[in-house]
Amino acid sequence: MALQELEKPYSDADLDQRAIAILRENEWGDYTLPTRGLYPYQWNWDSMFVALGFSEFDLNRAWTEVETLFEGQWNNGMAAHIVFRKDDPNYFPGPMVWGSGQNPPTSGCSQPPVAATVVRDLYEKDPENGRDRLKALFPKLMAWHRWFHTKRVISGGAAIAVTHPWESGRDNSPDWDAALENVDPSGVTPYTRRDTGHVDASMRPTNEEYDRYLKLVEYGRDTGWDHAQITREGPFAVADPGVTFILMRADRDLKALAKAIGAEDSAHEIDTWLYHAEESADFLWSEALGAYAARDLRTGAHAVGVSSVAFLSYYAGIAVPRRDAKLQATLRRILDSSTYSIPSFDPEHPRFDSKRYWRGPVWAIINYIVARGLAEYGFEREATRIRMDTRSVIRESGFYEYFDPIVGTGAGGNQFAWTAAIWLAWASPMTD
Ligand code: 9WN
Repeated sequence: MALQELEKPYSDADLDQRAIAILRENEWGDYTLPTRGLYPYQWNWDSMFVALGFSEFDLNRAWTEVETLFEGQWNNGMAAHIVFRKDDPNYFPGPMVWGSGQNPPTSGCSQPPVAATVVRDLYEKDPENGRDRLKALFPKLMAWHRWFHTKRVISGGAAIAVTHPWESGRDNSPDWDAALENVDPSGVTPYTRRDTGHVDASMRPTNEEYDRYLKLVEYGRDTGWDHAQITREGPFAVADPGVTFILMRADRDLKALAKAIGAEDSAHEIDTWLYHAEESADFLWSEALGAYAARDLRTGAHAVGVSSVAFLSYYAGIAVPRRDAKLQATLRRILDSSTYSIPSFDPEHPRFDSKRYWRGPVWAIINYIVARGLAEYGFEREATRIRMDTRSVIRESGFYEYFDPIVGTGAGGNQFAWTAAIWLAWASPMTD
């Protein structure tokens, strides 16, 4: 039975059952759609969180989800942010606009690299049966991480750049506002948005933002998707605490996997990446904000406010005693300024918008990774608060793409795969 037909708040048993059904309903053969209609292809980090969800009841299917994502890996190592495989008029921009020249067709940028962390989780659930699959995936994960560490850093820098807001997975975050304003949208090829046909426009990025998103795609395509050039000279390059910290964590997990399969040379190569970890955290730290924050690589300027990914430093394995008290105070202030944590952007900042996508709403996947890091460093109270808030908002509203942090209503797409996955893997009382 659809959740909508049941009385609120939904019961945990109904939610457990519906979450499994949502993953099954969104399956498209060997990969899973984020949700039908709005997102009709395979998305990179969506699939990895979905794999985590599947691993609660079908570990074999979880591995398959990861394997299909890497069918879209480029020869230069990049695992693309979307793998298209077909052309669906419901989504714009599709494979023709990206013009990746890949088979299967993909987009031309990447997305936050949660894969190695998820693969470690899958492997540790059943090392004996996972060993061969890990061995096959391992060189692909290495190649992708190497791509980030070579193609998405500006010489000498250690923080990872995103060259398109879509690469961050946090499309319209205020973190990109200033850098995006410097992208000249004139001459962009006329197009029709499809997203606002599925979801209310007030919950999505604006047309001005979309013009610039498209202009950046056209720029990348015109370079023949030369990723080093795009990072070095392109119209948009911002060091992202989200991707930087997620990659740092994934590097550590990849190193553990290297050791598990006896790949000593790879473990040494990963050490050379991790050697710069604290330096990148230093680069992102803003004393004025009391948090880690995005930094425009063209101007050096920090973002104007605090995003939820600021608190991923613990997940990344970074704790700097001289900053901790300040970062914790910022976290507590932000947790106290909303009913449901964690708002994707500071509710006390003028750019906060409780309904508009990455400018305020709560995202279950971010809650999960932030809380995981906090718990690992002993910040149990904060980690539990975030987990219980995730549980409550799903009980109140179901499996939406994201949620209003003040009133808890669901927004964006519904029957959303990664929200169902996070429920199964972490938020449901079944996981207590
Ligand atoms: C562009 C699929 C994706 C997520 C992103 C989220 C949104 C796409 C869009 O949906 O982005 O990649 O068209 O809005 O921002 O994090 O992976 O769920």
